[in-house]
Amino acid sequence: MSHSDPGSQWWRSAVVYQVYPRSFQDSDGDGVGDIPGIISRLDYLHELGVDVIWLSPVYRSPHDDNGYDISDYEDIDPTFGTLADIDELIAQLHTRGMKLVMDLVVNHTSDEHAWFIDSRSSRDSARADWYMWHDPRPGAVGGQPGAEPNNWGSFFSGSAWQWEPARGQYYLHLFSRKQPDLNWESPAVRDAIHAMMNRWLDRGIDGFRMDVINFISKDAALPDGAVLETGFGDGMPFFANGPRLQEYLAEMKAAVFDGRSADYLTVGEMPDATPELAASLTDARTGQLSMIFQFEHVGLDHDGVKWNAGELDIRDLKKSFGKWQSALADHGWNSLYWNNHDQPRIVSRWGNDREHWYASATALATVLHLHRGTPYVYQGEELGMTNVPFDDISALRDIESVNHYAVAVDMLGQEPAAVLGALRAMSRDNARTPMQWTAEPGAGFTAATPWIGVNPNHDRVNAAAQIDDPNSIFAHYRRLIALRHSDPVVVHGDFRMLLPDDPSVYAFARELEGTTLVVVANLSDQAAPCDLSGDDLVLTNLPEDAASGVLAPWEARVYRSTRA
Ligand code: ISL
Repeated sequence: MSHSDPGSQWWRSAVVYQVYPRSFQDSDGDGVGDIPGIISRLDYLHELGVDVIWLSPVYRSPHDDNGYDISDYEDIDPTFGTLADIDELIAQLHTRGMKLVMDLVVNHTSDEHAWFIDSRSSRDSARADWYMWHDPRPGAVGGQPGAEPNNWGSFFSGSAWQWEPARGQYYLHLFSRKQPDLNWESPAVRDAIHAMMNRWLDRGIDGFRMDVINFISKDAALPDGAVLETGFGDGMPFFANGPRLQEYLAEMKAAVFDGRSADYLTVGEMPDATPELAASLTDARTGQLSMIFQFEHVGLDHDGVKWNAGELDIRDLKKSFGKWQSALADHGWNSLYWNNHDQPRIVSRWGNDREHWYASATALATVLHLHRGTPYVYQGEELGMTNVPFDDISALRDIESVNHYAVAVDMLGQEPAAVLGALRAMSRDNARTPMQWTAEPGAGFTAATPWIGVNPNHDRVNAAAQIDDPNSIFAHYRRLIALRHSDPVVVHGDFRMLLPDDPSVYAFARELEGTTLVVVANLSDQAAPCDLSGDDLVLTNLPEDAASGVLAPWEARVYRSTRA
């Protein structure tokens, strides 16, 4: 089947569930989740109705960035299990009619990868040009502050350059010092990556989520960036969406996917991607990927610095999503997400996890899932898992959070309580605490001490309390997923935004061959008037009161009408 045959594009009607393996289910009592643990929970995921698991990295890794620093792409980290466990996971998923998408982290490797160990050893090594090596600034002494090739900062604090005495050069690391960037200009690097991807597809997986894949082509001139409040330069304009990105992705498609008879899900993680780029990359006739993860909506509550997050104006959200829906309407395809392992929990961020926990979690889910695109559910989102009341920096584990705290408090002199407050709102660790299966001390995740503390609210927010309750958040996610599977208008219908200027009601229509779905949701704590309706109320999150013309706080309704 060719990529351009829409009938073969199974991922259009699928719902993807992201598993963060460290925190999903521990089976061997070491306090860290593992692959046999995931296998033991497949019936739960099947019951929820999701079609695909996207598994965050389980490859061999020193875990400087929880597995996003890979030291061997072809083996499983012993913390998580073995290659035999992965084969078993694939088989068990396929038996249930489900699929597996693996994380592909190829903008960088770990500094403990054999490729980098060779590359750093000398300028004459076999892989000398596999990474981004550069001389010090002209006239500067290598290793001295200010001698770095340019002023770019790392996403995880400090300079993006690390001095390597063995070569008398710096290497680029956009993320941690232990995550050196690969040099995609080298054809040998690209060949090695394609070969590795082919081996994983031959093993039976169903696609890849591609980590920061729009960073792989850098501006060779390495210009300094505008200086940020950290004192370092912003390199984003020079490495995001770079000059050879689309060429590299086209080459990858030809080398890995084109010769195969199945269709695969490929989703590129792309901070700062534009709708125009996404439309081109995901064009069903000529594109290189199934879909991308764009970041515009998750940046709407701050000014570019996530630690300064404030309130979201719903009108901005409508404007942003509306723009992406239009830009990809003809031949493109969107991904739809609120959460992943890098984002705070949506019910705490844009819902109300205090007075309207159930209603806001389900209203936000309803809005997201009924846009045109493929929805992603991040583990625990279907239970309304919330942000975590971190009360001390020692409770956090994430390298981004820990480094940010050190820089902000020790170097910039910011108030520790204020820095901790920003971390409570935005730290990636909000998403990374153990999955809340039960009210027991380890939340049913582990019998040991977990690698990161369990959210204390697991006594109330947990799967055991929800799976058999028809009025639970879990049950609502199940209904949304079932609606997508039963009604083609959800998958294929055109999208039209309604009430763009309403400050609290999010409303839109989906239309397909005489069938119209009207979705209305009050994304606020106050009742809101709303006259929109339709013939049949097919889904709602609160007790039915369809006639009133008023939406209760966080009430969501889905109407369906059919024209004869
Ligand atoms: O979460 C972020 C910082 O606020 C983002 O910049 C994030 O680092 C970016 O979206 C890239 O994320 C991906 O690559 C990183 C890894 O740490 C993230 O977990 C991953 O999703 C490096 O591999």
